[in-house]
Amino acid sequence: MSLFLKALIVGATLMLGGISAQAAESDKVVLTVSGKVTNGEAVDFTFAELEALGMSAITTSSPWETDPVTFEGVPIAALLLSVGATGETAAILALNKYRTEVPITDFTDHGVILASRKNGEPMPISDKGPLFVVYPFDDKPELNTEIYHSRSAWQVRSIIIE
Ligand SMILES: Nc1nc2c(c(=O)[nH]1)N[C@H]1C(S)=C(S)[C@@H](COP(=O)(O)O)O[C@H]1N2
Ligand SMILES: [Mo]
Repeated sequence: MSLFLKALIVGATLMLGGISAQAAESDKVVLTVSGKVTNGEAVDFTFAELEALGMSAITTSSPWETDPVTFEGVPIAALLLSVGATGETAAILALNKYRTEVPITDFTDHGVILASRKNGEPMPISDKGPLFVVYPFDDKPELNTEIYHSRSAWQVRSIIIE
């Protein structure tokens, strides 16, 4: 085989590897919502599917960001509507096994979002991504308490409606 042909094959292989790595990334399930949802069937979302539900923005400071930043994500109330959630409580589980229970009324009362972007960019796991429960702390200073801080789960992976 000529050196040129070998180089061509190596090049094509690397390119295909790159493409399938990209496909794997976009096919990846980032969120599962289960429990009391339509027909009791768990619903998986890729990053793109989640964002396609429609994004809202919250600009706020927080215990984790001294200067205000803009978070964007799906309002959790809209997310729960899309899966036909009917329960009282959302158990939110994070990649690091953190678990918190949030009354579903919080989502409609306070416009809480499941942030997937910070200042326009997706958030890496090392910066509380890919999904972060964000309350509007600056707009509603009464939320600045330990109870709402504890409901602000980051690295969210799944939500169980109970
Ligand atoms: N994924 C994840 N989210 C989390 C936590 C956690 O350990 N893991 N701790 C929660 C609690 S109990 C509080 S009070 C705040 C604490 O944030 P801090 O540890 O940065 O003070 O984040 C909340 N969100
Ligand atoms: Mo806490």
